[in-house]
Amino acid sequence: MKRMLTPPLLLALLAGCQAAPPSEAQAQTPDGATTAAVAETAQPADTAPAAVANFQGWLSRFRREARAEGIAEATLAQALDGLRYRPRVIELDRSQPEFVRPIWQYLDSAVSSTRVSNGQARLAEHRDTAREMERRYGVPAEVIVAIWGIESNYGGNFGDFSTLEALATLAFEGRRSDFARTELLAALRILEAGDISPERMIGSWAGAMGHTQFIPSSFVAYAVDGDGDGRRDIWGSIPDVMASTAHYLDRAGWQAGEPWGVEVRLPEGFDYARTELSHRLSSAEWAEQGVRTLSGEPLPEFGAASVIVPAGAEGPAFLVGRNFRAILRYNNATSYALAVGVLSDEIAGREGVVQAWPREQQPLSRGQVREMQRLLNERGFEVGAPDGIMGPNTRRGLRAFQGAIGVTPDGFATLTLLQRLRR
Ligand SMILES: [Ca+2]
Repeated sequence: MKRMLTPPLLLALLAGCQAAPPSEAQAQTPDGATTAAVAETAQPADTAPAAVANFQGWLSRFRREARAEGIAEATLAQALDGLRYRPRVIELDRSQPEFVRPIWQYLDSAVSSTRVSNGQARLAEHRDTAREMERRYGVPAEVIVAIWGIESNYGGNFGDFSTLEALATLAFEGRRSDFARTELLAALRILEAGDISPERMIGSWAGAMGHTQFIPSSFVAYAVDGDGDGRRDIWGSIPDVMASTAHYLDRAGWQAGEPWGVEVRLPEGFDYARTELSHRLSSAEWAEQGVRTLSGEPLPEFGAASVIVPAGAEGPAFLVGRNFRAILRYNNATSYALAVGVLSDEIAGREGVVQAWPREQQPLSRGQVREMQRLLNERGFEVGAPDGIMGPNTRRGLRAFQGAIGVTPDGFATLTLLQRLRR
C-alpha cells in the first residue's frame, strides 16, 4: 500500500524498522500472498441487518459531506448507489498476525526463483516500455519490474475487493476510519477525473489498488498516464503501471545511476551502534572504517549510506543508500525494501544475498517483544512504552543490555536474549 510521501523527520523515525515491519505494513501484502488467500466469500456470515442499516445511514451522511466537498452528484450516484458493507474487510483488518516472519523467510517467498524467472520474462515482454520509463524517470527497468513483482506478483493478484466498498466499510467501522474516509474521498476524485470506472476500481481489502497497489491519495499524487491515452489506468495498462511506479520512486528521491545498495563484509570489532538507517556516511568514510564489498572491489559511490544488519551480526550486512530509502517510501519495512533490491538484482542477472541468514534463530512474537521491552525498561535500559515492535529505541536499549552482558551488541532480538533477560 503506497502512502503519501512523509516529511523527512517522521521518515527518519519510521525508517529504522528492521525485520519486523511497522503495524501499518501488516495490512499490506508485500508478497501478494495475503490478497490471494483472502478472496472474498460470496455471502459473509455476519451481515446482521442492524449493521447494514447503520452502514446505509453512515453512507447517506458521507454522501452529503462528499457533495459539500465538491464531488458531483453523478459521480456520487455512480460510485455509491448500491454500495455494500463488507464484514470480511473488518475481519481482515482485525486479524493482525502475532508472529512476524523472520526476514529470511519473507525473502524466500518474496524473491523466490519463480518470481525471479517470471520477472525476467515480464521484463523481456515489456522491455521497450520499461526502458522508456527508465529513460524518463532514471529508475532502472529491473527495479520497476521488481516492485511490480512484489506488490502484485506482476499483476497476478492485486486483490478483488471493490476499493469503494473496502474503504467505505473501513471508514464506517474500522480502526482507521479517518484514514479510510480520506482515501474514499480521493477514490471519488479519481472516478470524477474519469481515469477508471467504479467496477474496475479494485484491489486489496485495505484500499491498495491495481498492479501498483497505490492507495487512492497516492494515485491522485503520483499515478501517471504512461501510454498517453488520457487516463491513468494502473489496473489494465502496463505503460501506466510502470510509469506510475517509476514516477513515485523519482518523487521519493531516487538517484539515477546509484545502486539501491550492496552486500558488504564488516571488519572485526565493528561498532553495531552504527547500523541504523539514521546513521549516514559516504562510501569513502565507510571504507575507511573497514567496510568492504564481498568481492573486494571498491564500494559503489554513495553520498549518504547506512550499514544495516537486518538479522544481526550473525547475518548478512548491506550498505544501502538514498535509493533504498526511496523504496522505503513505497512501503516502510526494511524487509520490503531489501526484497525489492535483491529481486531487481536477480532479475538483472546479478547475484542475490550471498552471506547466510541465521536460520536457526527463533523469531520473537509480538508478545515476546513486548515482554523484552518491559524487562529492558525494568533493568534501566530505557526503550519507551512496550509496543511489540522492534524500532530504533528498542534496538538501542537491547544493544546496551548486550554490551552489559558481554555479547556482540547488534540489537537483534532473539529468544536466547529474552531468556537472559528473564533470569
Ligand atoms: Ca493511460
